Amino acid sequence: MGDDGIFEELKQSVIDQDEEKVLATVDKALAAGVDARKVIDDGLLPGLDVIGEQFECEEIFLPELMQAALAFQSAMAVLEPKIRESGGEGPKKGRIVLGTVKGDLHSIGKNILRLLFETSGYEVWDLGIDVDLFKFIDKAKEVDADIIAMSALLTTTLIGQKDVIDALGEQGLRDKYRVMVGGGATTEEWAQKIGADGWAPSAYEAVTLAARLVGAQAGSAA
Ligand code: B12
Repeated sequence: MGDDGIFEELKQSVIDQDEEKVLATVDKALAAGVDARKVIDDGLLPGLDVIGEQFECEEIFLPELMQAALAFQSAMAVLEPKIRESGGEGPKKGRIVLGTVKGDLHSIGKNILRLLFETSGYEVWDLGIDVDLFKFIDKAKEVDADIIAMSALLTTTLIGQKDVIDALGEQGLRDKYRVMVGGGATTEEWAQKIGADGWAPSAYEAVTLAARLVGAQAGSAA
């Protein structure tokens, strides 16, 4: 079977919300030598996008949405160790406090971000989902973070990113940390509007952005 066939099969297994089929197809792809990152990016995530569209058009409802997300997460449990194996150990590049903002329970994008940050040499404190603004700030102070990274998937929770930036300003800490924002509901314009230091559309680009921000941090401290 050509590569396209296996990616189509991975995508379809998520669309079918069929956990067993997702796991079996992931195994098949890995056995065929497909890179774990490509399994996620070119197979599973496109499936999740279709699920999002079907939910929006009311072709499916919350139980199906949850079922698809659970199937995706079971696949991540298999894929994550593979990706970690290929990540190198080396000197730490920076400290990142990460979380999904208050009121928002979406964790998949944030978890991919954590994985890529960690395998790219960053120390990450993952505060999880539904994170209160003061938790971001308190943890950043506690661990002397370089970067605060916030994810938001809902238009109704986006404001949580602005709240953290505003609270940092009020506490006289805005210049101490670089702030990056992202997640399905965000745009570059939004990031600029709220005064974030950076935005990225994907976890891969978030890693490049982190390197740039940590570099800038070192530059401004000099
Ligand atoms: C899976 C899912 C769920 C799952 C989440 C499970 C989990 N553990 O995460 C469940 C079933 C729980 C869920 C619930 C809900 N969901 Co939902 N969900 C989705 C879905 C299908 C996929 C989200 C996802 O994981 N995408 C894959 C990841 C990898 O993408 P990502 O998060 O955007 O992350 C990437 C980048 O954005 C970036 N990134 C992410 N974070 C960050 C952070 C930084 C700093 C940076 C730089 C980059 C970055 O890197 C990631 C990897 O490349 C989306 C549709 C979609 N296509 O997005 C709807 C969607 C987000 N959900 C939606 C809705 C409405 C809901 C509910 C309100 C439904 C309801 N009626 O209850 C609830 C809200 C619950 C809550 N309070 O949070 C809407 C949101 C509409 C809106 N604009 O506000 C969407 C868009 C569906 C739709 N089209 O209508 N959902």
